Amino acid sequence: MSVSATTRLLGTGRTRILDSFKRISVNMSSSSASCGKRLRVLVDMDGVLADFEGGFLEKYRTRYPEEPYISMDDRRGFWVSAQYGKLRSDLYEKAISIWESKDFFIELEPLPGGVAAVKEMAKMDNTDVFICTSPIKHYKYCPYEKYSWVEKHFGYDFLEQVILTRDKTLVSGDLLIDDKPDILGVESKPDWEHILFTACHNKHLTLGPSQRRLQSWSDDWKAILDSKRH
Ligand code: DGP
Ligand code: MG
Repeated sequence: MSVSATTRLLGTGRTRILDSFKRISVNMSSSSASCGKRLRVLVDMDGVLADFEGGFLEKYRTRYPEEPYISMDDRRGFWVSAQYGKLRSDLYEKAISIWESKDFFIELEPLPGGVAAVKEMAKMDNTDVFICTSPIKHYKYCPYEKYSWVEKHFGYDFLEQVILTRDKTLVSGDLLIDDKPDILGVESKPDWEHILFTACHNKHLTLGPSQRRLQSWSDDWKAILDSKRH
């Protein structure tokens, strides 16, 4: 066999060995996840890490000082615009105009203890943490500013942990900590257990017997994680 033919053959072999190695690595990582050793926690952003409701109210009152508003105490229901629309129909659009504006998402204040808790969680043994957040459909600023917010509060490397999706039922995990009471999507039986993070709009809701809440980041989030470890 000629030298060049041997080199070609070795080249092909090398590629095959590398491919097999990659396949083995992928299989190893997926099998270690499926045998339940690592805990995967999905943490929502708006209303859990970032103060969407506080940021909204402040900017709404600044932009529309003459208009009626809904205090945090009186907030009911997840959709802010729906409640404003019930107050007066034209307030529906005015509410939406606030979070569709430039700098709305990047300027949201962190909710107390959230950033520190997620950083601590991310350092725990056998624990993977992802920020799982639904961008609004008016995409001009929101997705960019969500990434920017994570970089600002968690650092550049944490961008690796960001999942932007309009359908959280498609994402697999053990836990989803989220302030939205009903998290629906194409998957009728998501993998995760939904832990309802208490927010002004959901604090009056009575949960079913199997549902759990996290009242705030001062609440015992470590116990909730431990309850899911095998
Ligand atoms: P998440 O926290 O990932 O469930 O994201 C929900 C997003 O929806 C968040 O950016 C807040 C936003 N939101 C709250 N109220 C309304 C509303 O009435 N209309 C729309 N379009 N978005 C809203
Ligand atoms: Mg939320």
